Amino acid sequence: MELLREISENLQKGRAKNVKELVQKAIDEGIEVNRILEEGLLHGMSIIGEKFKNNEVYVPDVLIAARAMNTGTELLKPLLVSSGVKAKGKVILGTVKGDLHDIGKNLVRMMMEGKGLEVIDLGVDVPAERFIEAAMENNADIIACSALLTTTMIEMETIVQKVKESPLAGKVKIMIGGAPVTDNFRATIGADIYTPDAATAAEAALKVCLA
Ligand code: B1M
Repeated sequence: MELLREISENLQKGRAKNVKELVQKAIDEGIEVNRILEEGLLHGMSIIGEKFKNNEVYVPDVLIAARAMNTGTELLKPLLVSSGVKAKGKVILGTVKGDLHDIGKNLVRMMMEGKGLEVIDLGVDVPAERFIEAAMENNADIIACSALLTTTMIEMETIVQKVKESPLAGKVKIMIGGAPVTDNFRATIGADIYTPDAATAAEAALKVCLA
């Protein structure tokens, strides 16, 4: 669809103002929120990701595109998040230590909130101890960790180990995700749940909380 293609192209060029206007237009035209996200914003971001890998664009270009992406997702947030509903469970969410990528994590938060879960977002570069402290303080059901780098995903193993050694052992489920993470990796480190994207992460989290 033309409008979604325009969103993707403007995102790739980092034109945050245009992205905001076009996303608003798509909402006003009644285009399904998931399509605006997937075929507009995420489509543009995946092209930037490919170009970044091939050295066709550089960190500043990616940052500008990421800012445009955030402008768009902020507009979609109220449509993804239901309000006034009693939380069905509590999730501690963060990007692991050493890792500053937060776009996927923020989507996970929005989707989980959209399912009526309370999400305590610890941000990026979160050490294992902080996940555990927050889970204990808030009596959380789930610790959800995101990692985008092969060099930081190993931090998830530390989190699993430290949870096992803590009073949370057996009480909290550990969910992991992010581009380099796989279900094989989950099994290797002994985490409870892996999901490939934000929507399935929210579904899996809700299932845990309702169990
Ligand atoms: Co970074 N970066 N980056 N980067 N960056 C990647 C990840 C990379 C794959 C690019 C590439 O080379 N092709 C590469 C990693 C290579 C590797 O480890 N194998 C890379 C690199 C190398 C780096 C730096 C080291 C670059 C440098 O400085 N030389 C550096 C590291 C900084 C650090 O973290 N310490 C760096 C920096 C950056 C920016 C700051 C410029 C920026 C981040 C901005 C921000 O997040 N605020 C950035 C970006 C934007 C990317 C790419 C282009 C896009 C990532 C993204 O936001 N995708 C990325 C290339 C790519 O992925 N194609 C890349 C969109 C987002 C919606 O997807 O986060 O995967 P994603 O989330 C998905 C799923 O993974 C899943 O749900 C989402 C979809 O629904 N998901 C979960 C995520 N978390 C989940 C948790 C769950 C479940 C599902 O449960 C808990």
